Amino acid sequence: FGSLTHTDKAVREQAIAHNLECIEIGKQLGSRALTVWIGDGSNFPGQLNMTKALERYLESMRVIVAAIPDGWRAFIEHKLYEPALYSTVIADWGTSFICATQLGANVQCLVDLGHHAPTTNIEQIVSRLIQFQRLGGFHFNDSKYGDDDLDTGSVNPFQIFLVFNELVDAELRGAPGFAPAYMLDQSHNVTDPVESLMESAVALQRAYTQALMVDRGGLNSAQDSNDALMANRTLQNAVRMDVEPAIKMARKRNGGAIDPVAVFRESRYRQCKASARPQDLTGKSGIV
Ligand SMILES: [Mn+2]
Repeated sequence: FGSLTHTDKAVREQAIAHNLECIEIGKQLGSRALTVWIGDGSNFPGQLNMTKALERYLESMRVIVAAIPDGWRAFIEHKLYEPALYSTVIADWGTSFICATQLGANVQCLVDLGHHAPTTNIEQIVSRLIQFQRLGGFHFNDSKYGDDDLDTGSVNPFQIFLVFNELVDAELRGAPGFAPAYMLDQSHNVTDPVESLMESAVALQRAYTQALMVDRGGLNSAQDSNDALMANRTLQNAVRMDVEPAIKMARKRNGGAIDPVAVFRESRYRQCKASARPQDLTGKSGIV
């Protein structure tokens, strides 16, 4: 029945203590941010007083934010549903944005690509958050239906490009306070997680490079003259460009692999580690 918003103060205090412990671990690891996602909410209409639940959230978060070290940021991660199936306390970017503004200048919104309703215009949310200096960062992944946590760019690479198109636009215009944190939040159960992470990192490099290829001047004049076709064609031209050779050469120049997965497989890293680290049969999986 919840964590930071639980009706029982003792449970809320336990959840707060957990976050404070995370901050202490983060200090030892050299972290610069704390991301807070809660699954709190309700499964049935009437189960939860939605106003009181958000009041309890803000009360709990004030304690956590007060413990955030100087130079750190706190990220609020919203999610539409699951595990709560009727209402989630921090369900959308609106609630996340409101809470961030209530909690302080060092509190920002985190965008997980799988946490929105289908058909939501995620790149527009990114644009809004940048404009009002509340974009904390991303949990990149991909999805077909919901919070599927599939590899970044595996289902809808154009979505990733459109997000990076906003990021490059913000960078080039020198948007104030623009410093997003980039993270991958994926769940791999039919692939080698290390290989999936490599493919996802490459997908992000590709989307970023394609966004850099956008003819910004041409896009601006097409937008200003309401030439919808030419504006869209400017973006389409960028995604149709073959940026693979440039990305591969850039990786090679920086001492990386042209084909990371091929090199990883060739190295037999997984087989070596599997023998050095035997399977833990007591391991459990939960919500990831
Ligand atoms: Mn996430």
